[in-house]
Parts: sequence; structure tokens; C-alpha cells
Amino acid sequence: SKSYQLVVVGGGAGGCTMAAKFSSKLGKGKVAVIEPADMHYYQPMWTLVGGGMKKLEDSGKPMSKVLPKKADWIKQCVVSFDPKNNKVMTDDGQEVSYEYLVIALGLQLNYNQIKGLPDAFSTPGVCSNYSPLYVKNTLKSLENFSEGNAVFTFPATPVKCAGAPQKVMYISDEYFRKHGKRDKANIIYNTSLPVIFGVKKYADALWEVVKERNIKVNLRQNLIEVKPDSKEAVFQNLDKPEELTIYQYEMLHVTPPMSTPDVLRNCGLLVDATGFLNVNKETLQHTCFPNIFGIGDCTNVPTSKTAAAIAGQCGVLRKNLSLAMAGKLPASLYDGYTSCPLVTGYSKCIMAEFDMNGNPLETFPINQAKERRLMFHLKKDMMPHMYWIGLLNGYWEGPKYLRKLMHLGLK
Ligand code: FAD
Ligand code: UQ1
Repeated sequence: SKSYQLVVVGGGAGGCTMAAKFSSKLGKGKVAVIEPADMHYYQPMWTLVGGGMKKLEDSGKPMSKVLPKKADWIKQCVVSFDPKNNKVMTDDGQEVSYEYLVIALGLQLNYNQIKGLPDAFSTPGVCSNYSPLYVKNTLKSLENFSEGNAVFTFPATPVKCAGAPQKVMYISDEYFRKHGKRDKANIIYNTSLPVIFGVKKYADALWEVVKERNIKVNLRQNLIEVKPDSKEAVFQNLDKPEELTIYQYEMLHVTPPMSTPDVLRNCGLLVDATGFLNVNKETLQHTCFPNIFGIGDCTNVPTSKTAAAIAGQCGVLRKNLSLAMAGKLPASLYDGYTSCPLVTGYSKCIMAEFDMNGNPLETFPINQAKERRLMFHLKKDMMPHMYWIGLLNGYWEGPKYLRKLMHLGLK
């Protein structure tokens, strides 16, 4: 069995970033990343892939090219955790021991919790920007749309990038306008949430956008079944569970229910009652096991789950894990920074940035609740480089210092 000073579980945004930082600090052979996937995807690009602004192929790179050279890549799936004995088991039967463990498993997409899915993705009009398997269906659905309802969903679970379920809708609205079929389309946003967006400043702006574009928003509506033969989507009213509403669809964009991966959810020692990794929301250290830390979507840090949040967390985790390795207590505190570039069309974006209490935390000294072309280009043309080069190599730790600099003398 193998043994490392640091084992990182998951080689996505958070795992790759932390492995880069610590393998360069500790040197060769000290850090292992356990990750089964061949490809690493820059998931934020899928919103643009769905709208035909980027290719799916542009959003992925081989995992072998992305993970740090100085870390050992164990290309396996973790199948169980044994935190009391400082080891994890992989699906080829190996045990991997660690002094310190970083858990960065992300979220699992549970399409199968909706009756009729995932099978209905092979039928016309059903699409989802959340998976590389189904994101190409989105542009196809837009192209083939002639008339009827275009329905967009938001599930009754936490999701990554809580704005993405409606970004696709604003892009679709503009697509229909550009192609002369907007008057034939009835655009409907059915969300499980009681609000359009969790942060009031941006929710107010989004209500203006939907009003102006004639988009119908229904709150507390949860998709439970897709019937592709009759092109019907069944929604449950979460406030009156006996009330079901059937929507005929021409296009249906599904944001699936999500949870942490089963392997994590099933380890009662590591997770809270909701199945998320139980960490201190400021230090990112596990609440019971001081040699375990978490980053990203799989943790129970009460902030919106994004790559931008990982940028905000990775500097805190770098410091606190280094302190732990030196026998000291964690001292760096995460402020909950997260960001959601709310793309509202083919050239516009509301750049939402906020903390874990729902307070705006904007980088630029301008009102970011306004739709802006500059922010669209930041999202479309700059962010991919910041991700691949800055974040994944361990250099970009979020815009905190930029924000402080930009607001000098203003606040
Ligand atoms: P991930 O990057 O998902 O990585 C998890 C890794 O764990 C994966 O590589 C997986 O293979 C691996 N894994 C899973 N199970 C196991 C196992 N048993 N053993 C070992 N490894 C395992 N964020 C933004 O900041 N801005 C945006 O505009 C934005 N838009 C988005 C749009 C869409 C459509 C989507 C889907 C996401 C978007 N995000 C955005 C969110 C962002 O992509 C995620 O928050 C981020 O990738 C989370 O990183 P992570 O490391 O927690 O998880
Ligand atoms: C960010 O740091 C980041 O991570 C690389 C993203 O993920 C793709 C983002 O979408 C955003 C918005 C940020 C925040 C950065 C700035 C300059 C606002």
C-alpha cells in the first residue's frame, strides 16, 4: 500500500489547484491525486457551449496535461474512506495512506431522480448544460425550435453555479429573437426556489430582465417527470405537494438534482445530515478530523458553489494546511466570496459577486448588477485563461486584492 504526506481526492477545480500548490511546495513524491477521469472540464464554459458560442472540445483538456507533474496521479475512484486510520480505498483494491487529506469530490448529477431521465435526452428538445453528455443538445434544441413552450428548470437541491439554470434561458431568448422565432416561443422558468436568485441586489436586476423580455417565472415548481412521447414535463408544487402541473414542451432544459458523490455521502464520519463534507466554514478544516480539509462544491460551506468560490478558498486552505503541517492551528479565514457571471445574452453579463451572507462583494468600483458587455468579455474571453493558467497552477487566489486596490479611496 502507498503512503503520502498529502492525498488529494478529486482532480477537478479544487483538487487540481491544491495539488499544484502543495506538490510545488513539498516536492516530488509527497502528494498524490486520486482521480478516475480522463478529461478535466472547465465546466463554466458549458453555458457558452449550449448557446453555440464555444465548442465542447474547447472546454476540456486531458487530465494528464492538467494535474501537476510533481504529484503522483492515481487514476482510480475512491470507494471508501477510513478517517480513523488515515487511509482511503480505491476501486482496484489499493489502500492509500496519508498524513493530510484534502477532499475535493465536487457534486454528483442525479438525473435518474427525475422519472423518464436520462433516457429522454435522446429525444427532441430535451437538453442540459450541466453534463458534457447532453450540453450539445441545447444548441440543437434552439436550432430545431419552431413553436411552443421553452421550459427551464431549477431542482430542489443545492446546485453548482446557481445562476446557470437561467443563463441558458436568457441566451435562448436572444437566440429566438435573432432567428425570428421569439414570438412563437413561450419562455417559462420553473424553479424550486422561492426566489429568482439568492442575493437581493441581483434578484432585483433579474426580475427586471425577465419582465422586459416577457419570460414567465413560476416559483416553487419542481420537475419530477419527463414524458418524451407526449412532450410533457410534470412539475410538483413544493408548497402543495399534491398539486401537479403538466407543461407541454418544445424545448426543455433540465438542471438536475445534485448531491455529493455516494462515496462521500455514505461516510457518516465525514458528512453532515445533508451529506456534505462537514468543515469549519471559515478555516475549511474538518470539524472532527484536524488532518482533513475540504474545498469546493462537496463541502457544507454555506456559500454558492462555484469555481470563483474555489479561487476564494484556495488561498485560505493553502495557509491553513501549511500551518497544520507545521503543527500549528489554522489562522486564515474564508469570507465566503463567490461569483456568478449571469450571462444574459450573446454580449451581456451581470457580474454577481457576493459573500456567504448574501452581501455583494464586488471587485470593480461600478454597479455590477447592470448588464455589461465588458463583464461578458471577462467571462467569455478572460476567465478560461484565469482558470487553466492561474487557478489550476496554483497562482490565482481570487480577486480580493484587486477589489481592495480598486476600492482604495472609494469606500
Ligand atoms: P469538480 O470540478 O466537479 O471536480 C470534482 C472531481 O472529483 C471530478 O474531477 C471527478 O471526476 C472527481 N471524482 C468524483 N468522484 C470521485 C471518486 N469517487 N474518486 C475520485 N475522484 C472523484 N463556476 C464559476 O465560478 N463561474 C461560472 O460561470 C460557472 N458556471 C458553471 C456552469 C455550469 C453549466 C456548470 C456545470 C458549472 C459552473 N460553475 C461555474 C461551477 C464550477 O464548475 C464548479 O463549482 C467547480 O468545478 C467545482 O470544483 P470542484 O473541484 O468542487 O468539483
Ligand atoms: C473567478 O475567479 C473564477 O475562477 C477562476 C471564475 O471561474 C470561472 C469566475 O467565473 C469568476 C467570475 C471569478 C472572479 C474573478 C473576477 C475578476 C471577477
